[in-house]
Amino acid sequence: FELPYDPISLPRSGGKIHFDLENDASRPPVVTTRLGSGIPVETTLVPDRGDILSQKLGTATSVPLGSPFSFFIKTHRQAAKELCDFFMETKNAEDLLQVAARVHGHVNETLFVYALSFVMLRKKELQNSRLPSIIEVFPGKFILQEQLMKAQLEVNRADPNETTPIVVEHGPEFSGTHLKPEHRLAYWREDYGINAHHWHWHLVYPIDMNANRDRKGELFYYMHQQMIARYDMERLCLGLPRVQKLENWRAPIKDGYFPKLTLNNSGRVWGSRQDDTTTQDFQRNDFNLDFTDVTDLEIWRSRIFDAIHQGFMIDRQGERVMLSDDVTSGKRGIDILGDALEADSNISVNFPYYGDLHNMGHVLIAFSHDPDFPNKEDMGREWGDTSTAMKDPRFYRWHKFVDDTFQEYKLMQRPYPEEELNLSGVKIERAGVVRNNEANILHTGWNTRLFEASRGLDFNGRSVMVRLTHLDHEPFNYHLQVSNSGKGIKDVTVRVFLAPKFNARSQEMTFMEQRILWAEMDKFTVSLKPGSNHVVRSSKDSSITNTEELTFRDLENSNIDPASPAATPFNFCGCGWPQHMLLPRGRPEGMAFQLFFMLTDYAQDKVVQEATRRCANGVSFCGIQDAKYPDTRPMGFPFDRRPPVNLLGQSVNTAADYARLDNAYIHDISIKFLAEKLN
Ligand code: CUO
Repeated sequence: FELPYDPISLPRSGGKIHFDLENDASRPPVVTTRLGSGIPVETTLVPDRGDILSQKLGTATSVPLGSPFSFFIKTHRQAAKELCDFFMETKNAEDLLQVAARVHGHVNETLFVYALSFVMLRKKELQNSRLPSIIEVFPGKFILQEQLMKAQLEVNRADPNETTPIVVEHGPEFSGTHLKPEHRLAYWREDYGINAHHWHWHLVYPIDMNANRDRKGELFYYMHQQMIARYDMERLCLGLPRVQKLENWRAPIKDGYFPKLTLNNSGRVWGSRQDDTTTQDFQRNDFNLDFTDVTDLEIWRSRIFDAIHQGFMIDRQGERVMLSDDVTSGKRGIDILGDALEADSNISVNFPYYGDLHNMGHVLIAFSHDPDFPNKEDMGREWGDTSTAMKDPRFYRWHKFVDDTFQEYKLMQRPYPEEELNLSGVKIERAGVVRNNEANILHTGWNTRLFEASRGLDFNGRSVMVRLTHLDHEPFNYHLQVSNSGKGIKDVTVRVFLAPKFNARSQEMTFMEQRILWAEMDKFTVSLKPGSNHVVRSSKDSSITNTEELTFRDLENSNIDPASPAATPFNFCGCGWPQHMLLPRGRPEGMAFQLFFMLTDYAQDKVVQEATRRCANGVSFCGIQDAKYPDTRPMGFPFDRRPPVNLLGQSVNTAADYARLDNAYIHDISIKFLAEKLN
């Protein structure tokens, strides 16, 4: 994973080894590398099995070295599949290391890291290894070219014997200035944790890879819906209107984007996009991809909307596939729709008919600055690559359209009736949050984090660190006072959501206006004893977040031996919302938010399966590796559907009307942005 653009090197010793894959005799006997764990591995390359590369790599070599790799491009997905299949054939970790070392330098660098990460997540014997932070593997995808150049110049000027690391700053202005309103959100869009989560999510839920992930289509909908909800919350904090869906694909789009990022330190840059660029037909021949017109997208959209409104899709045999979230067996409608819209050509009920709408939307926009290649410009960085897509304001406008399509479907579903929302015998008497002995006022502010850029890019062997500024908050606890009037223990699922109380016009929101703003904060199970129960839960245990403390980098610097049992419980796979972005920023004077709590019957929610701990961080957004999604309810319950007309004999106009149920509770809090560095 280190220095992906360079020939395989001997870390720390400085020497370089070049593999000549066509000429076995030139291969050196020993390679020292590290496999995500931070532990140097020594191995002797066994004599070649003749063969491997040219035939076995298949189309994996079709993506040129040093060029962008994009999972949204079908031919790139094919290349990834072939490389992953090839890596998966290896017998064990040692064998994988051997094969990977030979492949390195012969396939596109991002593709290589993608495939190696993919295989490490799937091979049982590698489950205790740790994927390195994507920012340290590819610093060029996160840090402005100018800053990397500055570091390089400093290295060139410095005394060669100097060893103290060079530190470059990134943020808080990021890639633009605050002259444009959209740039005020750059700290959020360009956050390293959010972008790393998105990269890992697509790694865990790949399309066209036959990965066989439970409820993949539904989670594609839910995870992206939640990202849009959180983006909207952040916009409201800054006094910006909610994001508008990108619906008219023939009109110029206001916001341009200038990423200022390089592909590697060779200086090759990513495409940028002027304000008011219009999406155009994709007619490039450099990707071996069928030309796709804006009209194609429009036809696919129209067919998908037909399916939503008719309640069924048509499969390739011309048979109806019903779309409903009320199913007792088989897939929910949202799952079928998600697979067809994203689209996964292996799972879509009818790929030729419903097309490749979401992926090709990414592609058409990524190439809108050079759609037919006369200028030989690379793709727009932000769009092509899942590790950086979320930096571009247009990402949210596209995904708002995608989400709106899913919401169109969700609004066709019957509302949950009272008996599905209710849980008799338990009552939330009180609920709220406490931070530092203070109730119901949460604090956000700035924090910084160091990354070692010189792990991914070579600065003549000198250590270069990047100090990133990011939003953060002071940790807090949820407190719930719950009574159980039953005679025995009652296991319940506690669902916690957060949403702003007022809309952009400072009015209290209706149920429907607030419905898609509710951001999941946590979901956990508790056993309620008969009588009164006091439940305390830390914000650090959130069901959506990843554990950030022990990235491989920190582990190495800490005193924990990476091979010790103390390190293994933190086996995670990179997916999960960053803990530091759990809360929206709020405002300096405090901003009104609402917490919504609901208890549901764990006996009905639970999924019976063998206990598994593989990649079990951020479960609500990421599921569990090799296991079923651990909640039987539709994702987003209870806000994924419109409300019933009446609840407990009264009409439902706001979320507070749900809180009339004993098992639900709504509570006002304030989030205060301190605009300073937190301790
Ligand atoms: Cu994650 Cu479009 O699916 O970026």
